[in-house]
Amino acid sequence: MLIRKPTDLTAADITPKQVYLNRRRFLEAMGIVGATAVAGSRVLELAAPSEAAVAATKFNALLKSPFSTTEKENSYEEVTHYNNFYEFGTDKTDPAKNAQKFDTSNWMVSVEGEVAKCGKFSMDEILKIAPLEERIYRHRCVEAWSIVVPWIGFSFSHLINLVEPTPKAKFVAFQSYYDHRQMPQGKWAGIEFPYVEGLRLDEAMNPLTLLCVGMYGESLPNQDGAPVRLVIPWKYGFKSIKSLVKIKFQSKMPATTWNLAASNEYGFYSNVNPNVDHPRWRQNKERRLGELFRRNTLMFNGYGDQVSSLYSGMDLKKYY
Ligand SMILES: Nc1nc2c(c(=O)[nH]1)N[C@H]1C(S)=C(S)[C@@H](COP(=O)(O)O)O[C@H]1N2
Ligand SMILES: [Mo]
Repeated sequence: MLIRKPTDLTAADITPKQVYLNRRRFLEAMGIVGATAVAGSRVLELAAPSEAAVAATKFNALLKSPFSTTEKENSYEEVTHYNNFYEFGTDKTDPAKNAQKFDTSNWMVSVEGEVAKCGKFSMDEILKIAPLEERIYRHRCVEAWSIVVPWIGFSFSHLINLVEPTPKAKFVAFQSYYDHRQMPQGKWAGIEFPYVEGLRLDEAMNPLTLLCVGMYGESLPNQDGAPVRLVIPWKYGFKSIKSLVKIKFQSKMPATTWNLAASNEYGFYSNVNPNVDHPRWRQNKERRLGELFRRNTLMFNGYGDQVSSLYSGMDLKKYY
């Protein structure tokens, strides 16, 4: 266990009870009195540790989200066999093949930097931060394909509120797991690992930003970013960082993997924007996996009502 400063909160301090009380305080603050009962009734059928690599955890009693689209979901087969996860290879079919033995047991996520309570969270502790919801999101990749996925998770803002950012925290930096022994294909990917991403604190606080632990009623398959990832539906897919191990609150804008790889092609914000083409291809159309004809790409991937105010006054051609 990493103990950074004597005042830091460690995993041992974040007992289930404390997390529960924190959540309860949060819900009470929001005036959701009955919601604690709903949260408490959530039943997890945890796989035995020895089976964890193969058996998915089923999540029951998921809350429905007002942020879900009513568009037709892609199939589980489509969403788990057409992936970007360069640590496991650059071909869209590589992650499904190469990530099967990825060991995500004993996972820890470190929360660091400008927060009152830094520390390490186990997956059990993460699952207790807030009630789990099903969120059906459109997900739009910069390579002009899109999918509709019933993700499972909760707004990342719940974690932010729990760890209490200091006034110096203006951005959140994210880092993926990387181990070249488990991810030998990463050597040929042409990008630097560990994969890193970032959000402005207000983007991270937006309720659409999902800390995602599952999809289709179950824990995340390895190729989709097990055991915990982000899903940020108004941004290009590469912002939705997989297999998270580190979350750091900081005053400086964080480096991001695709900006480091090609700064002329990828900016920090990377909001879905049909009016700003990628230097090498257009962004005004997309192909939904499983469909023949392309559809028009929407500003902010159709989530403008919830997020456009984050960027008021900003030139989105300059800050792409
Ligand atoms: N660690 C890590 N996270 C990642 C990537 C990656 O290569 N490594 N690829 C990104 C890209 S480009 C996309 S489009 C989405 C794809 O998510 P999906 O495979 O679940 O659809 O994951 C993003 N997160
Ligand atoms: Mo992507």
